[in-house]
Amino acid sequence: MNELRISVAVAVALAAGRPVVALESTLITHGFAAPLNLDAARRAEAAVRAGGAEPATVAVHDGRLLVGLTDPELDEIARAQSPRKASRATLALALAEGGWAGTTVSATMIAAHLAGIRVFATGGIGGVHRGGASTMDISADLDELARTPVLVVCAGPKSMLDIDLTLEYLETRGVPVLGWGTTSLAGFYARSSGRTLAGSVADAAAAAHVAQSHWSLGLGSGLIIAAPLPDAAALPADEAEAAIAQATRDAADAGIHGPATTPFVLARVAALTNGRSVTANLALIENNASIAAQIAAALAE
Ligand code: PSU
Ligand code: MN
Repeated sequence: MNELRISVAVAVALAAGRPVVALESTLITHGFAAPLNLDAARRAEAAVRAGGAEPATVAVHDGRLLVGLTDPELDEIARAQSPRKASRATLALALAEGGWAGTTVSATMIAAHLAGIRVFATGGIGGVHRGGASTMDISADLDELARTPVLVVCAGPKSMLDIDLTLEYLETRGVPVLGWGTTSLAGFYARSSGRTLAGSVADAAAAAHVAQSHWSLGLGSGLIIAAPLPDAAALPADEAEAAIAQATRDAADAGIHGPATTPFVLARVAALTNGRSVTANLALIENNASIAAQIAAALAE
């Protein structure tokens, strides 16, 4: 792919067979408001490094698909005015248009796979939105997980989604969803969503083993490792749920739909919880990045 630009640090790590973890950038461009977005990006990178792996934040800039950003580039994307949000459907458009674009989970998985990176950490994946059975608002992240062999560490589907429909969809499309140290599915802002998963992995070695086995079957799909957020960062389930329900109604009232939905709801939930959802989100991204680094290291052995 002509437009692919792997940073020197990431290229050196990959060539040496050292562990590398991909990180997305939609959370920088659309997930957090400045200046917290830069803090989130740096904390994710620092957590990957602390776990002994090289971070590869993915983004689009002026016609190039960047895998690995320098710190000045992180600063630049964090300040970018009206950056695009690039998913599988809009990645080529974002490359053609110039400027900065944040890559969603789907676009980041595509870039990671092109670069030869097998592990990716994010906060929450997209999924089937509430009301999705009639609106058909189903994130491209789910189909990407079904077709691209990258392991994604996340905190379970974002709580603004229909969690049961999201799990059904992932099962239909053959994507393993494994809990990190628990078969209870993480609830994004809460430690548990109340749903039980088919299985779990006890540690990084176990996660690497299942991933190798999944990929050696030639199934071609990704896997999800769902990690509960740290105890201290969790929000009371009823408070989180009330804020999400309100934010979802507000989005409908404001006529928000399509790719604008997720950023709108995240911002409303942040306001309604006096920023506590943002604190939780930062903590879980850091936690996921740290787990992903351990899994990447186990895969590199
Ligand atoms: N979850 C968050 N913050 C985010 C996202 C998810 O807590 O910023 C982003 C991810 O990049 C994910 C995208 O891939 O939202 C999904 O968007 P959509 O629902 O439009 O597919
Ligand atoms: Mn959508």
